Amino acid sequence: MSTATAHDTAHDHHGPPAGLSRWLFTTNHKDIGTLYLWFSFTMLLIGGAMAMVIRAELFQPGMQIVDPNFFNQMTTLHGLIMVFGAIMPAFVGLANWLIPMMIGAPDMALPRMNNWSFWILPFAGTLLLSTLFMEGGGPNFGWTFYAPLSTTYGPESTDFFIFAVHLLGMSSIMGAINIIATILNMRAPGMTLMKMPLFVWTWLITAFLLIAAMPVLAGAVTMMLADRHFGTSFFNAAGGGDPILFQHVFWFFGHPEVYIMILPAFGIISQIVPTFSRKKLFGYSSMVYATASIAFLSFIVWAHHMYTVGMPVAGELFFMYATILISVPTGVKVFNWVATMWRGALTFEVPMLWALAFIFLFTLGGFSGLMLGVTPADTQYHDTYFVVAHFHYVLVAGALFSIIAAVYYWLPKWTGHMYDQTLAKIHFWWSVISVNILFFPMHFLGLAGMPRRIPDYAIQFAEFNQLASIGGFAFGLSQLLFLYILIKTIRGGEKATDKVWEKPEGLEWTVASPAPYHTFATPPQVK
Ligand code: CU1
Repeated sequence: MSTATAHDTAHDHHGPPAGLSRWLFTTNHKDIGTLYLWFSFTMLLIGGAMAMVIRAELFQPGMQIVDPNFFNQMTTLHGLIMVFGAIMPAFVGLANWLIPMMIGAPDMALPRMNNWSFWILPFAGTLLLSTLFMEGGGPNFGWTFYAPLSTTYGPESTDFFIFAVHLLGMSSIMGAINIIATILNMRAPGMTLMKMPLFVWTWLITAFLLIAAMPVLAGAVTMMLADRHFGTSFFNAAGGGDPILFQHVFWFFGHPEVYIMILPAFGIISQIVPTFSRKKLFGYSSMVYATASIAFLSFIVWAHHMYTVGMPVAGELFFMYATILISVPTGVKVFNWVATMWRGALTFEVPMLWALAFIFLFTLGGFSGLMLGVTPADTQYHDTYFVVAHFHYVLVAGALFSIIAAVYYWLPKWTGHMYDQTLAKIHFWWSVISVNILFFPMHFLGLAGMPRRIPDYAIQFAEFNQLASIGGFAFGLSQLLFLYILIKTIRGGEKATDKVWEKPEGLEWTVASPAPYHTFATPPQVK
């Protein structure tokens, strides 16, 4: 795939560096976007392999494949790798590819820092994974690394985990600064804020969330490091500290983090749905305000992860009401997507299929989130598989599906080739069926009382666990098909024309351009 253009090299007499140095020294936003996306896909496969170990062990009650400590390392690293290695870098990769083109900028505002923020990632990721091979094993305290499990009782490799989290945070903050600087300073004349494509808006708001949330995470791991080695007792009750403080600090980062992983997804869906509905996005400005409202609210709901620690009732009520309030702007978004499709000239090509699955399944995850937000109900299923079901619906059928939708949507533009649509449809149906076989039974397991992060379980949970494991293996396998489709598209195949998407039966375009492929412009309108 060649992404260097004549424009990029106009003032370079020697031509652009080739081979490895092209990728190591690149300051080109498209190259960096490609690097981010491949890094993310690699991490998806590694984190996915860990999920396969987890599902293999849980296929039957009793211990068959791994010992409990290794099982805990798998759940911990699966979560960390998917959050910091797969989902977040994929969105930054899409931001790199799309934001400059969407706002008419020649590149990102800070191209050298852009290179640096990417190249930190492979080192941080390798460092994190290398903890598995250290004496005493890797981190085994869950992706939320609660004290005192991670401080007093953490394995020696915890210090390398802390360093890896610091590095990942640096990368994210630099990426966010770059995105804000680009959007605020480099828009083409006439590209006012309220004309920006929704993907740009959602990323602008996400970047502010990153800048506010990541330093809090850095603070949490720094306090951990001090507790472990420098004689402090931030989280140690014996020294006058409080382990509950850790949960407050962690979730003050952690809740905005979940919106960091979903707001760019909202942006992607808001780009794709209008194109395949042949209508303008319904309620553009309400989408912008809803995104900003969600971002604001995301900072005042963190203790809904801690209803069982024994907060004052007034505190529990505050966090319950604030949490449930988020469903209002989120409902605005879902309403607007449906209203965009209403009486549109719909076609169901691959990116639209993923976007529709997103709307259905993310909303389902939103409803179970609403259930979890209700304090007295949450105490019933806190730390059960119901929680696992909930956040996998929003992060896999939500965030990951939006990323896959985006890749299918823009792949012809990136590579110049059309992907194999038959295989892509098989990939979609295979994934959407298996993801529900994988995660839907977990609701029942949780409501029946199966705790999360446990390698063994009581016999009555066996059937639903087997079902989930079968769904899990199928879902994992279908992402290998995705890899095959991607490689096939990059290496060749049908040339992408300017009419990538079908013209619906009997529909006359009412704009001059016959090409709904112009995905950065307003899509053709229905009469
Ligand atoms: Cu939360």
